[in-house]
Amino acid sequence: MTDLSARSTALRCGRYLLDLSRPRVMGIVNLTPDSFSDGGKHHTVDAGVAHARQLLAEGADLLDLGGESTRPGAAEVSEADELARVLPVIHALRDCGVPLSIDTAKPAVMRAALDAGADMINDIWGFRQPGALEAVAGSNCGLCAMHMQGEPRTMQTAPEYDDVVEDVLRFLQVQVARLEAAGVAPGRISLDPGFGFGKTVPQNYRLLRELDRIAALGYPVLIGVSRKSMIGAVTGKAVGDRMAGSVAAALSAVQRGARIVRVHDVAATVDALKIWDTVETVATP
Ligand code: 9MG
Repeated sequence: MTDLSARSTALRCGRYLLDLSRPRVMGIVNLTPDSFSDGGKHHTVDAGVAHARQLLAEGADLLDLGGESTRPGAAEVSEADELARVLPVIHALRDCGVPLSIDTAKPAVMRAALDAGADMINDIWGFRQPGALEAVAGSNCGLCAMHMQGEPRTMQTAPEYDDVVEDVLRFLQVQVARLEAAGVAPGRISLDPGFGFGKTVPQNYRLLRELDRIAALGYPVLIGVSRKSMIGAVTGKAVGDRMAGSVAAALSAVQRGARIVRVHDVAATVDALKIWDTVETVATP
């Protein structure tokens, strides 16, 4: 019988085997001029690299570089523009000592990013775009397959599910089957329920409450709740004031089995996880 718990204690990410015996922090590096939470100030290459280095200094275990905004209603970006934003940053950070993940759904960007030295592909479309599976199957990169209902432009219009947890579970199982049938080793796959991607606030919180059911699939669970509207809906805070709410939601996710948390506020999340880890695992007399 397959030992499911063993499968989620590490993730093969290209050059790295990411140890997941403790939860890890993925720092978000937005390389888009219209980034929803930083007003676009990190969109130039130099600013993006400087921001990435700051997140590394704060303790990020891996970085997620994105050249196309995925916020609801965001405009699409051409392949050429996305490559122009992402490739120079991969080149500058290639030897930074942690895995570099690229947030993209475009097969050509996936291939170019992997050729340039990226270690992981984070695809909000779950590798469903034509050519995406083929772009990653033959490499050794880590993968994050995320659930999204609809597409970023319209996904928040009227999300509908029979049962949000069952539907997301079924979707993720189908993506795992597709990836493995294409030759992707199970140890390269992480799964993400896609908070905020075609989900109402109550649907997001039900998914968070029952995240252990997704973790029970046996693959590392990666989550992103940082500064999202589900945090603002409960705290009443504007995007720039959602750090405490985001950290609390990340801890709730980790408590329910998440192993990688994708965040803007790396330093605060690292501290919170140190405390969580000490409470949970460090033996005291
Ligand atoms: C790119 N991106 C924005 N939000 C995200 C989330 O929740 N998960 C993943 N994997 N990627 C995200």
